[in-house]
Amino acid sequence: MTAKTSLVGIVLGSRSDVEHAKKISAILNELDIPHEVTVASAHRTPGDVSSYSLKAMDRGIRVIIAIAGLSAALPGVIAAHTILPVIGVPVVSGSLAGLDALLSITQMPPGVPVASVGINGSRNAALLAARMISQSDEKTLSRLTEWLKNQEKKTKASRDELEDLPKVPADAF
Ligand code: RP5
Repeated sequence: MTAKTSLVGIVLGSRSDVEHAKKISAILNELDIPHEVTVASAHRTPGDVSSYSLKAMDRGIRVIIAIAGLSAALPGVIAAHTILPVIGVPVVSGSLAGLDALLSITQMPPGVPVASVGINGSRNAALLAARMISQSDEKTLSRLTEWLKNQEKKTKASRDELEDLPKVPADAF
């Protein structure tokens, strides 16, 4: 059996970031989007970051998600080596609790754009990648549409789980 070509590449700055990758992988699996995960650090293994980024598009990758904490240069360095869209996920690590990573990811010099989700926003990174892929892939578009309908249904159902609090009547919406 041949493995499907990965459409999303997920790069972790460290093995310490693996829990975030698992959350992303779970959503991409739900949407049946082939993906791959690796560890490559902008500071500890810069050569690997560079070579992975340079080869990614020709290997079929369509979006790269880069997860990093502290001085999170990873998404920007990847974006410097590829024309693919890069989504950064700043994660909580160390004494500045992710603010350092958020600023490192978003404060890119003009000409080298990187999208960022919020701190620890791995689920949104997966969904943003899915939205990008859905623009050129009908199956992903229909799966993502279903996923969003399901989310809406669950959110509405949660109104019935407000214990004894006074509720807004249904006809208020
Ligand atoms: C960053 O530093 C990594 O992305 C991780 O979030 C953080 C800590 O890494 P380790 O020292 O635990 O490998 O580069």
